[in-house]
Amino acid sequence: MAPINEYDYDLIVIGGGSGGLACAKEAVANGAKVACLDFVKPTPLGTKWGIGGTCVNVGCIPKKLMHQASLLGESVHEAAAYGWEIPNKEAIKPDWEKLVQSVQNHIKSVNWVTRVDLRDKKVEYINGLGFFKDPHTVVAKLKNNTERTITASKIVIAVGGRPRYPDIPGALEYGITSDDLFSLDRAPGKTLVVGAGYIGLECAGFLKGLGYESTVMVRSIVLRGFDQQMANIVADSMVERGIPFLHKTIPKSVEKTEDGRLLVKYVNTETQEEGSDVYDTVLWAIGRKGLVDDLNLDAAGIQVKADKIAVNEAEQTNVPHIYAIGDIIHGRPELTPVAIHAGRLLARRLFGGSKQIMDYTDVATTVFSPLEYACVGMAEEDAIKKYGEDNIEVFHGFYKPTEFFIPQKSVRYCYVKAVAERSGDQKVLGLHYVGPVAGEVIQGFAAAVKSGLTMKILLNTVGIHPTTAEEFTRLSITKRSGMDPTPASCCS
Ligand code: FAD
Ligand code: NA7
Repeated sequence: MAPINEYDYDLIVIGGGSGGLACAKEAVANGAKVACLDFVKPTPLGTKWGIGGTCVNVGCIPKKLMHQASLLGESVHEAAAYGWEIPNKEAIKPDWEKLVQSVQNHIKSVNWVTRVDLRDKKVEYINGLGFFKDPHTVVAKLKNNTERTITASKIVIAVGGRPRYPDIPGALEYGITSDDLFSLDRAPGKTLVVGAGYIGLECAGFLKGLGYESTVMVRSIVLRGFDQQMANIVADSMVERGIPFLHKTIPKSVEKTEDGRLLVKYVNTETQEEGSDVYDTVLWAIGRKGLVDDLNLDAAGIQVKADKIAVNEAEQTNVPHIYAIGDIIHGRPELTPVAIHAGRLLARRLFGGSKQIMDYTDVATTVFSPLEYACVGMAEEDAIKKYGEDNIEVFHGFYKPTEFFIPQKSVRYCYVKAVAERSGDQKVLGLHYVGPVAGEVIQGFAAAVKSGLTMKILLNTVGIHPTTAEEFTRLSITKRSGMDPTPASCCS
């Protein structure tokens, strides 16, 4: 298909991450001529990476690999209880440099496959920082300080975000973020993780599992936006594993000590009590900022909302031929599959005649904390707010994973909860699970919830024994009943 009218391309995608790449490839598959720009600015520490965006390079993938490394350390010790003869168990320790090398090798291979895939699929990849010159013209600032100007009929902004730094002395000089952690050239040592969102909890969790002392500093609540009962269970399970939480605390400054470590001064915002401690690494996990600043959005007349881009239900900005997808859009979940799905659907609407819009409801997600948490649908407090306490039934139960018995792992925080309507067949509004392989457990249930799952159907589903996922089919106790939700038996 020839480019529409006088433009160089049918579509320019700014940002070659999860959403941008999916959109670009799908647009080509639907006959469009497409250019995709991607550029990574180095972190204050100088870390940079290749094509593919946050997920592949500094997000989901390295995070999951380090989480796995941490779980394997646990498994080695458990294996001994199962009869594996492990000589000198106490000497088992991680090799950070080797772990980083393995993780980075995998990332490089994904970067390579991504480049080849773009070439095969005939997406023109431009390694340049894009900004608007006018509503149909994008300039790419290339590595060698030259510029390339291109035009398109339609433009998709998929630039994602980057970690924020707090505005305190020493933050930029001495702190790192998730952008640096997965390629850090030295073992992190004793680490302070500032921020109790899911990135903070995940990083603190795998660092501790790898043998590095980690502490979580919490400004207000843990896992804002998630079901708070579940959030507190996750936090408690981390404390049980030896990860302290400094509650209601904010950092004041970071200084370098004479021996090259980091002195962090902080204050409790309730008591005003000041404190300090010395760490080897300070990790800021205080949220992410949308990358709107470099785009020169004014030249295209695009409106910004709290450093994100506001779009309608069709991901269209206030400028009708310009769209935005993924982490850069305001008020949507910041998740890779969300960006990919929205990108593909948008490309099909723009070039394939489709009318299907993205459904952002009931998106399942997992917090890869040491004991994982996954959920789909509503938090209990949100359901109560929307429907009223009298109209909601909450089914819950603690459970004991079979495989935890022999190594005598704590089952204290293994817990499932279903939030449902109270009347009729009791439509399920939210499912919550804390335990092993949480994402694997919830993914299938997410399809069921999207299909209108009711408690009647769930409780009439025969479980797979012995699994932890089957606990959802055994949920007989409601919170309203006041009955004890701890399990009495395993197999009857
Ligand atoms: P990105 O993937 O961020 O891609 C945007 C790209 O555009 C980047 O390469 C950027 O450098 C580039 N760019 C920016 N500005 C310009 C410009 N002006 N010109 C050219 N290029 C530009 N999600 C999950 O679903 N599961 C997880 O387990 C998970 N774990 C995560 C763990 C961490 C530590 C982090 C940080 C994120 C995690 N996420 C996870 C979130 C996930 O990574 C993002 O939701 C996803 O990457 C968003 O995709 P995107 O396409 O919107 O943006
Ligand atoms: P989140 O989920 O936005 O969490 C940020 C956390 O950092 C949260 O606990 C905040 O506390 C805390 N925070 C924010 N600002 C500060 C300052 N200045 N000082 C101390 N603590 C602070 O961000 P994440 O990085 O975990 O994840 C962002 C998204 O990326 C997430 O949705 C993933 O999908 C990928 P608060 O609750 O605001 O008091």
